[in-house]
Amino acid sequence: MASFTLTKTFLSQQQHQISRILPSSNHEQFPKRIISFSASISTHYGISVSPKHNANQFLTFDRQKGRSAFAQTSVVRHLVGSLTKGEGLRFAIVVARFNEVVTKLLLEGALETFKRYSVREEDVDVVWVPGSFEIPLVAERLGKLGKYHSILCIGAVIRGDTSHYDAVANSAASGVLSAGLSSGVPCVFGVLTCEDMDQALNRAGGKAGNKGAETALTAIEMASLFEHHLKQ
Ligand code: INI
Repeated sequence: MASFTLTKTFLSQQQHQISRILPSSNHEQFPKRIISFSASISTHYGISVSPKHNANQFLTFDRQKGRSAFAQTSVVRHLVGSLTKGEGLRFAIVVARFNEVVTKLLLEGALETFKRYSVREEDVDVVWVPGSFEIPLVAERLGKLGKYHSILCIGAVIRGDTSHYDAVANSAASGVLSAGLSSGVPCVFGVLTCEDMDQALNRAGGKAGNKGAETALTAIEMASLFEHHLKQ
């Protein structure tokens, strides 16, 4: 870590960042309340903020990206879903039969991931629907049953196949979002939207990994977050 001279401009930039996060702080006193300061290269800075706030907050300010984030704290709680608490969580997977050659592979990826993360087979139900357009309605119904911690939605919309690609792809995306919002159960979007079959197969266990497996992880994390931290 290189040392750095605190300039007025720099301080006012940091003061602005801090004031967005700690609105009650007395900004006039800000420079006096810096306890330690270090800089690595010229783009990343770390500042410890006064203990008056009763939390040893560490603010990082990334000048290049223009964003700031709390990296570590002893008091503020960070609520994050766990991937190691899959046992006991129940999932439904809604799968579209359209482009089944792809969706079957996505489903396999999802089921393997559930198994690997200790989700019991008897805690997973698979529901088949004709196409991706039908997914949201079924996802919403499943969510409202109150039986599942998360609903994973799997489909493959391929542009080459039809002129109504955009309609199906957009309806599936916004519909899955609505299903989650209206049911209160996390509905995870595992619908591929691809230019052609090659691209779809690449994302269904080919060169680009398996999107079904990836979205199963998202479903576990969201289910765990809701079950362990956001239960009403
Ligand atoms: N459904 C898909 O899941 N993927 C597609 O690529 C697709 N295309 O291209 O048409 C598709 N269409 C069917 C649609 O989802 C409905 O099942 C149908 O419109 C009846 O509502």
